[in-house]
Amino acid sequence: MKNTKKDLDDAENRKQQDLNLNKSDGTEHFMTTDQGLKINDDTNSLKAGERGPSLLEDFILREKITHFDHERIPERIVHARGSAAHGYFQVYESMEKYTKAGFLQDPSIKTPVFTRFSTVAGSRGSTDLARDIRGFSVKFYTEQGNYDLVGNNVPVFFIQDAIKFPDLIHAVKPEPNNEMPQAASAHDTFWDFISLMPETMHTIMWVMSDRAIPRSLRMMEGFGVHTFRFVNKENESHFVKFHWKPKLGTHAVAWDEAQKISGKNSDFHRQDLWEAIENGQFPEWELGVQIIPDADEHKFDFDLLDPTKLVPEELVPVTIIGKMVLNRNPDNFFAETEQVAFHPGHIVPGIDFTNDPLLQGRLFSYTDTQLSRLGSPNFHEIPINRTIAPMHNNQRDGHMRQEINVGRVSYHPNSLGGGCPFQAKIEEGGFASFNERIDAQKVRDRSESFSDHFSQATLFYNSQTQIEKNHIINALRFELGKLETTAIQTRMLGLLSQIDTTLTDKVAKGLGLKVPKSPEKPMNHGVGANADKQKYEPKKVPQSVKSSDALSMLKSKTLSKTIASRQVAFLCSEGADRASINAMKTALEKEGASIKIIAPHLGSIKTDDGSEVKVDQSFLIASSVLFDAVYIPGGKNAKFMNSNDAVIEFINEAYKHCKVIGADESDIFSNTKRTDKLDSTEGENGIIINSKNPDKTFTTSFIEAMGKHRFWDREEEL
Ligand code: HDE
Repeated sequence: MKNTKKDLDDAENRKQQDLNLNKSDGTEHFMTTDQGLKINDDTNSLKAGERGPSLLEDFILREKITHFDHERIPERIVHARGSAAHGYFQVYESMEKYTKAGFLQDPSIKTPVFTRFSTVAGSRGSTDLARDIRGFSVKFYTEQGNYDLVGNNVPVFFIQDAIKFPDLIHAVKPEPNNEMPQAASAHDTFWDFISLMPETMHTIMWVMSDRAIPRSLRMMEGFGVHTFRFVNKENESHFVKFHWKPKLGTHAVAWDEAQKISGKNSDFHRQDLWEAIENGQFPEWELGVQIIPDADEHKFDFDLLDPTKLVPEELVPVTIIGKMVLNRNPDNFFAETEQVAFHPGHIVPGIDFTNDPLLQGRLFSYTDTQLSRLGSPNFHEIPINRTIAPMHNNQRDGHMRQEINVGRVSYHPNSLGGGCPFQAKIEEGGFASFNERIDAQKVRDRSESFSDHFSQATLFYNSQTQIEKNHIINALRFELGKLETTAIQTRMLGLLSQIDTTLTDKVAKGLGLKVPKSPEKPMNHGVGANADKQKYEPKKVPQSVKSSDALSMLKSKTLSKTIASRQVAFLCSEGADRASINAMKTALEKEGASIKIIAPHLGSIKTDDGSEVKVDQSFLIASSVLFDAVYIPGGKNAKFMNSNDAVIEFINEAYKHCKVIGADESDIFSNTKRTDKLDSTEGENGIIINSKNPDKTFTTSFIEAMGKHRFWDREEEL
């Protein structure tokens, strides 16, 4: 039999080979019970007479219904909504100078990975387009065991100590009395908590920015958040921060658009990831590291152990060390995406933790949560979680144990089993924690070096373009505007005034409130009852970096110009210009974009030269918010296009969301709003008219405009 591409992938991917052992395919097989008995009738239960009661004896019915009754498991307590894919990671050059991690040594080796993206607050069936942080978890199936990099698409976190995590999550989840709102932070309990915890302010700035509404899971950065350690063969340690940089650039949608996508297609991100992989447009990220010598630990204006701080790239540049390619969709959502169990404590020799108190708490939580979610300490045996490294120990038994451990010995030391399994020396790959010196008193306390809650929030805000600042202001107006309690809104204005006064004034204006003259001191309410309040008062430390381009999506280098895999709607009706359709289609597909023909009805339409064009979606199904750009070919369809409500709405929305609009003729816009903006012949506002461009450059101008992604200048000044 000829190998398919998937078979070839599997042949070189050890994890795929491993998963193949558990795959089951009913094609050309009889239907059986779980016990292997061939089933003769799967349609009728066993009854006492045709119209009589069902019989308890019907073991086929009982087995089927019982299994169905128990199909559900608890969803993740956070990050319940997720989508995942398989792929591989490859390092560009050996990192042996810094780390002995096996998968970071040899550029010829592809390490299998399984990567899951998620929203945080919503439940499993919630919308992909919630304003939220996105989880970015990568499981590397290395030859030394599984390594999990369980990060987010934002480089900082709300809180500094794991002990506040249950409070944060209780506050953001739907309110407990009425379970509202779903997958949204715009409600009183979230902002009540936030307004009493100044340490959240830096992350709040990120979450109010467009980072929280990505265009695609393939177009977001990822961050390890905590400072970790690299440890080399000589046992030298360097601090390290992890970054994932997407090849397609970091892009967002507009907030109005996000809300509409949630209604039109709440699986928007999931579908986008799935289709890109099915179409062979494999998403790719580069792994970057910021490496800091141990000796420099105290050289910064913040504490490296504080997860509410990032290391500006101006102080420590990001070195790109490898790439991750996702090239295979899961076969089964439940078996893989749902059952995968990530844990920041799954590490390999060469990588180690720091004393970041948030990370330390996570090291406990992730195994603990799997015990209730997956139901047994044997969750490591589930195929997607199983390591490809040899695995032997004296752990035994428990619910659903798969492994059949042979022999009488399940303890160490032993003589009856020849001392096996052996402990490994460090030279043999045995893991030893980095021997950091700790000399301290036991305290329930926090370091004063964690007290600057505002400087990096200001750094983030100051690093944004005016457009991005406007989006943050509007996001705050939206979120705080939904609150029922004015005192919380006012308290938030007090905290925002510590970040930037113009920001605060504009948010206050939107809320119809006055900025408090002498705001309540930004006291950290989340401190112990006996705490020295003075010590916990937020402090501002002068910062050496005042603005950082890497923090802005529009300024940073990650704003890629490629249009590969972008979606373009061709609005057509009977009589559309066939030659134009073909020219634009060919040009866009050459750049890797996808096009969809949208018309009044499904089937096909007749174009101006009498030929038929297949319709992909009707106006009933399609919507501007599901596309990146829109093109309206000329021909004999102008009358319909000018007067059809669906077309007018499509163009108006594309305009509102700052997308590229291209048309052969400008009279197509005679009934759309804002026609005044259509004067441009150069396309500088993203509206490109063929008849006003020399023919040759029309498709080029359209593609170049799409490469700019959005024309935010169209938005109104705040
Ligand atoms: Fe998590 N987090 N987390 N988290 N987290 C979970 O583990 C937790 C934190 C992150 O795709 C849970 O298996 C605590 C930071 C991701 O399956 C749970 C604290 C970061 C995912 C848990 C944090 C993350 C989780 C829920 C504060 C970014 C999804 C289900 C100390 C660096 C993983 C599960 C996936 C999931 C606990 C904070 C990222 C309950 C206690 C900071 C991407 O164990």
